[in-house]
Amino acid sequence: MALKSVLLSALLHFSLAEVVDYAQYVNPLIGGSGPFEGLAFGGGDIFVGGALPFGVAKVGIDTYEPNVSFAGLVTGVSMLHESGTGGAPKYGVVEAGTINILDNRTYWQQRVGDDTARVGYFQTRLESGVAVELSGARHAGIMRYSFPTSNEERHVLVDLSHYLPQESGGPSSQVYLGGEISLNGATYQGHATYEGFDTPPDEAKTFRGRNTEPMARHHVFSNEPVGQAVFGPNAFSSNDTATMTASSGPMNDRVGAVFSWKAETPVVTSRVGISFISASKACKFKSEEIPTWNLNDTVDAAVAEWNRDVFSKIRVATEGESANRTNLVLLYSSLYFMHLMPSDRTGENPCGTRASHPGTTFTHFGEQFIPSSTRTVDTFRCTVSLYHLLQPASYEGQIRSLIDIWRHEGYMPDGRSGNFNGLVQGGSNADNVLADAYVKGLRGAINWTAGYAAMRKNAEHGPSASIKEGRGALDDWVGLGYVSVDGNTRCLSRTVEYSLNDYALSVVAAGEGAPGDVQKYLNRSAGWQRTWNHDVTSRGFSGFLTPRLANGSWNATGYNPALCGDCEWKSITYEATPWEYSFTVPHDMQSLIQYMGGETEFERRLDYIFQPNTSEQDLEANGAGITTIMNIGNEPDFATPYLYHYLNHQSKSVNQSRALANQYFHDALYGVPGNSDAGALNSWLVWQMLGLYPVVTQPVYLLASPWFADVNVTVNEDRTLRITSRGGGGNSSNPATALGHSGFYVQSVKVNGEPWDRNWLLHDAVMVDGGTIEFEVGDEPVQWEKGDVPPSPGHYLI
Ligand SMILES: *[C@@H]1O[C@H](CO)[C@@H](O)[C@H](O)[C@H]1NC(C)=O
Ligand SMILES: *[C@@H]1O[C@H](CO)[C@@H](O)[C@H](O)[C@H]1NC(C)=O
Ligand SMILES: *[C@@H]1O[C@H](CO)[C@@H](O)[C@H](O)[C@H]1NC(C)=O
Ligand SMILES: *[C@@H]1O[C@H](CO)[C@@H](O)[C@H](O)[C@H]1NC(C)=O
Ligand SMILES: *[C@@H]1O[C@H](CO)[C@@H](O)[C@H](O)[C@H]1NC(C)=O
Ligand SMILES: *[C@@H]1O[C@H](CO)[C@@H](O)[C@H](O)[C@H]1NC(C)=O
Ligand SMILES: *[C@@H]1O[C@H](CO)[C@@H](O)[C@H](O)[C@H]1NC(C)=O
Ligand SMILES: *[C@@H]1O[C@H](CO)[C@@H](O)[C@H](O)[C@H]1NC(C)=O
Ligand SMILES: *[C@@H]1O[C@H](CO)[C@@H](O)[C@H](O)[C@H]1NC(C)=O
Ligand SMILES: *[C@@H]1O[C@H](CO)[C@@H](O)[C@H](O)[C@H]1NC(C)=O
Ligand SMILES: *[C@@H]1O[C@H](CO)[C@@H](O)[C@H](O)[C@H]1NC(C)=O
Ligand SMILES: CC(=O)N[C@H]1CO[C@H](CO)[C@@H](O)[C@@H]1O
Repeated sequence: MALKSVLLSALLHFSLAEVVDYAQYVNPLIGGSGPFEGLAFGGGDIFVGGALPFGVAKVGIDTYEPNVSFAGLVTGVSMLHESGTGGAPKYGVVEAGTINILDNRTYWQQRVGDDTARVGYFQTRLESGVAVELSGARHAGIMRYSFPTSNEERHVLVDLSHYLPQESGGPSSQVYLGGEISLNGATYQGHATYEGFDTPPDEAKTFRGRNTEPMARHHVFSNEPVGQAVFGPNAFSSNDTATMTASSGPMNDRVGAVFSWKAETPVVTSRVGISFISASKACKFKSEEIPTWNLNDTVDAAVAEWNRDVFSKIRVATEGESANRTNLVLLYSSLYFMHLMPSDRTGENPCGTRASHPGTTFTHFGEQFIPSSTRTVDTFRCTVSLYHLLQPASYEGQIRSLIDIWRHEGYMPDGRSGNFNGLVQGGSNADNVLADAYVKGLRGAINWTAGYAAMRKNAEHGPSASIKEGRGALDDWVGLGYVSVDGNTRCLSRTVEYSLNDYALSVVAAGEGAPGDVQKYLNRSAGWQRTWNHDVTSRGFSGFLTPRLANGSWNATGYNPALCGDCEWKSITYEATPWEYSFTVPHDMQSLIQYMGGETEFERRLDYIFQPNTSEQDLEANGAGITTIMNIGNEPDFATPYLYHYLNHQSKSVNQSRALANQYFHDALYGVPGNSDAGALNSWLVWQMLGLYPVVTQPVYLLASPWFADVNVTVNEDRTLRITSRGGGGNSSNPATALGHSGFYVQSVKVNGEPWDRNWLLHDAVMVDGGTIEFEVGDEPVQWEKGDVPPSPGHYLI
């Protein structure tokens, strides 16, 4: 009897937890705009549209920004997008509008009125009067076009040659390389796209025409003015199926189709499947994933999946005195954004058809898992560690995919997009991801022998000067133990990142039967010390990462650690100043504190980096309004506000990190202080709200102060970590006050019911079998922690 009732209440509890619709708190537009009104640049660059967690299809509108900065004209609806990466646009397949098809811009449309966005749903209205609604499934999308009654004719243009042009051109911009489309009444199929309409059109024609470009940049094969497209016969009045196909041919002609309806058809709904393998697979996805023509069904299915697989993994009270709607929106929206990427393309891997590995199928997360294509080292710092807790099965697949890519293509990716590795900004940070998973015990079906071999490839066999994959400055790194300023670009940021990468190798080597490598890579992980100059001063502080020549001499001529010039590929540091990078040695904080002159000096320097009006580097739109040297919109700085932990001054970490969250994260269009970077920025906020922060490549979490009185987190598939926060003193029944109030300073902590005297804990304590962390909080900062400071497991002094 007893057992039965326990089971029953467990079931009851589980189903109760499941029915909460957390999706209602998601604002998919957070990060949709930059710091200046109407300016997208410098904002989250997030994807807005219909998508599932880690889904392949991200169905949304494409826009063209006339001067890169401003929310632009709608150029179409397409199926594949990335989220938050900045940089050049990618993809764009299916499109709707009205004609001259080849004179690229004639059908581009201004949006009018406010867009509506919810989980699984997006709606916008075009100046032509057409309303577009859309939703997405895993490999398919559904779009509903409502035409104004005044229109005599309604057209939908399907343009296989549509893609997203980049104004400035450059190596990462897209080029259309041809395609083929064939019609069969109300359905059509193109290369890897498949669509059908609910109402058969009155007319359906293919078109073909010269390869014109939206940007008039290249691929213009003659100087003639843009001609007209040549149309095929109407698929409804011709029986000649051979002419229902248009294909690009050797000149990469543009191809597509135009579908037309008479005035009696005010609403046209279309379903599209996509596959990287075959049109028949795309068709199957379309029929299985979107079985009905009712767009709401797809929306409802998306909402259910997001609630089940993502939002219900972190449960907080949505009603009652402690519930704060703003905080609910910030929490669930952040979870949403960090699950838009990577795309799980398992079974959809066209690389299997490449000559290098014909016929192979492998686990494949297609897009951008580790650092995104445009920001330094994004997701390795604190995003993947949340996947580890919340999505262990998927995360195991992501790790296997990294290793599979090494096996089949030679290197693990640092950034990956369009099924290709690319754009390494600093280190080979897949090493950090693997080490982080390894030290926390992730095993499953991961072949760690292969994993370590993939890491060793990065550490020992770099393609010289490459930014595609691996480490591009191994010549210096292996030979000198640092990256020299005369030998390679980005010498300082690469040196600190390679240091952590090699620490990552040392921890995996320790468990994977390579004991000889442990000491070797530990030694290499201290490389940052070789490029640390104790005599360089800035703002009254001594000792900074400093450019060093290959012959061992320093070159501090004109060197200012608070500046990084363009902070780009050719600079001494990538997208953060040496001041900021000088704090990024998580594996050996003990040596770093010593290098900075001891605890008092280290604390003074930390205090300084948060002072307003100290930044010298012009951050432009990518950090507008940020006047501190520390920039929370930038990944290298993510851990910096928590470094007071290493002085047992946890209260200062809590105060600084909260102040940053409070100042820069909002339920607003400009709601994140920079590109979301595939969810990296959003995951930083999730950790902040949980009152924890992970130390990358270590099984260690720093204890901060949660924003909610009671949080249940599902970890390790089906275990529960419960985090509570209670006001201290005589007020102990009150829940902790929310952000903005003063009562967030930790007074004491219990872990699994036992008093806790350290400001950190190990993964095994609460993340494997679940457990409890109880915070007691109050108005006054106190030094409650008396135990050891967080570890420096890579401690090694040269
Ligand atoms: C971009 O457009 C905005 C708004 O029309 C304008 O203020 C700005 O000067 C333009 N920038 C360039 C580089 O043309
Ligand atoms: C197409 O074929 C059908 C059935 O064979 C026939 O009824 C129709 O007249 C044909 N249409 C044309 C345009 O040839
Ligand atoms: C779809 O859902 C919306 C919002 O819940 C509702 O207004 C509309 O009537 C629904 N449409 C259909 C066809 O069910
Ligand atoms: C967390 O779980 C505990 C134990 O099942 C339950 O009593 C509590 O109400 C839950 N809190 C929330 C916010 O779900
Ligand atoms: C809810 O939290 C926000 C900050 O996230 C704060 O500004 C606001 O005052 C809180 N609201 C209430 C009613 O406590
Ligand atoms: C694991 O990977 C290694 C290295 O590629 C390989 O030799 C070994 O056969 C793999 N083990 C399994 C079980 O697949
Ligand atoms: C550490 O690395 C340096 C530079 O590569 C090398 O000279 C030294 O011998 C190494 N020491 C150990 C103990 O491996
Ligand atoms: C290294 O090269 C620089 C520039 O050529 C020179 O000034 C310096 O003396 C050299 N240092 C050593 C140790 O040879
Ligand atoms: C030292 O740095 C300055 C400033 O970047 C540069 O002009 C100079 O050529 C460098 N000297 C050497 C020896 O590389
Ligand atoms: C920072 O500079 C701005 C503009 O000069 C000034 O208004 C503000 O008071 C300064 N803040 C601090 C803390 O010095
Ligand atoms: C808390 O942080 C704010 C913002 O950085 C700072 O102004 C304040 O002095 C800090 N308070 C304490 C007690 O550290
Ligand atoms: C390549 C091409 O035809 N580009 C055209 C796109 O549209 C603009 C504006 O109509 C034209 O100026 C370009 O020539």
